Amino acid sequence: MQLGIVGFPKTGKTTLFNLLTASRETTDKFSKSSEAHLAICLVPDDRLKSLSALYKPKKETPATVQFVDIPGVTKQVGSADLNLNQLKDVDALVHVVRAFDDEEIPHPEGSVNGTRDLASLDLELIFADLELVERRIDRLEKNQKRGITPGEKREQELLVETIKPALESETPLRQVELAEADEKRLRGFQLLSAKPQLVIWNVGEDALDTMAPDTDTDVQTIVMSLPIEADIAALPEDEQKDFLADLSLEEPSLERVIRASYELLGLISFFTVGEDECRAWTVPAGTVAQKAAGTIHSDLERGFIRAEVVEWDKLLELGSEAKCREAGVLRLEGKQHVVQDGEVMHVRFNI
Ligand SMILES: Nc1nc2c(ncn2[C@@H]2O[C@H](COP(=O)(O)OP(=O)(O)O)[C@@H](O)[C@H]2O)c(=O)[nH]1
Ligand SMILES: [Mg+2]
Repeated sequence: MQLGIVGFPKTGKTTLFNLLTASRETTDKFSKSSEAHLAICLVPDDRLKSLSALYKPKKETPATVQFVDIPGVTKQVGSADLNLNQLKDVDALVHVVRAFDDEEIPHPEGSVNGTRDLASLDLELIFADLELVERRIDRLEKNQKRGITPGEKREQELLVETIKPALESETPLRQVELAEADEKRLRGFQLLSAKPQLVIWNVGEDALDTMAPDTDTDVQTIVMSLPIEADIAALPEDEQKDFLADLSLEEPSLERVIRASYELLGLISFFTVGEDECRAWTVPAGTVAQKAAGTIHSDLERGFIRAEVVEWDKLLELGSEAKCREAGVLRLEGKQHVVQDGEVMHVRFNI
């Protein structure tokens, strides 16, 4: 699963990407890069750290998510298409909005106005979707003469009666509630305004206490200063706390961004523990135990008998799986158990 970092040029996208993924792509005041970059981000997780402190494993393996840094969306015809096309394959969008002043970094619109830019990028997404939807409607109309399937008929209704009017009234599709079957019907189109979105409000270093703008309630917004985050990341861990306290921050905003991104993708973590390795595994929320076991190894899915499950904090409190068993908090769960975020699983299998 991938998140695409989007926004207009010079908003701080590559800076954010580098911070998230410990990459060193060039961020430049003047030139602009046109390549997309892809990298993996480790998901910080205090629960995993605590479990590792208990088991002292040889290896601690956190969950990961992938970020793609997409070149800035420009409003010139043609290039906008090019960049927006790169967005199709991502599962969710992290939209970086410039809210910092810096005379050295010219803004394409001549002034810094995050609220305007936020709406303006959303419109670009909506227009791109509208174009695609109109093409599809035309195609279905043409095909109608030689007969279309009931599925195509329903698709046509959906596009003409619901999707196109929403887009025409400039409503992003993520705000349009659809039945599951209809959502599935649309999935193949990879419509941009339907993708879940997180907004990063990149404020100046002296404006950290700025309120998040009043945007659509469906979009979570995180206010942060990327240069400050870079400073925090460069500090040794023991100095970070004081620095954060000075800024009245409870944790690096970057960590909030990663967690929010993970949630945006609908992902949860379960853990496996032991002296060799403590590890966080990633599954979509709603995944059942047998399927989840398959992310560890296909044998575990195939030969799944049952899972021994305990919440991470219960395990930490009691100190070992044996103690959890004695206390009756280690549960035996079958194939259909819906795995919950933060569960520690031990899969019993036989092949
Ligand atoms: N003053 C200031 N400069 C920033 C901030 N965030 C990014 N920049 C600078 O803006 C320029 C463009 O940043 P970059 O991450 O390459 O933007 P992108 O074009 O969106 O990828 C770089 O020189 C960054 O150092 C910020 O919060 N404040
Ligand atoms: Mg960039």
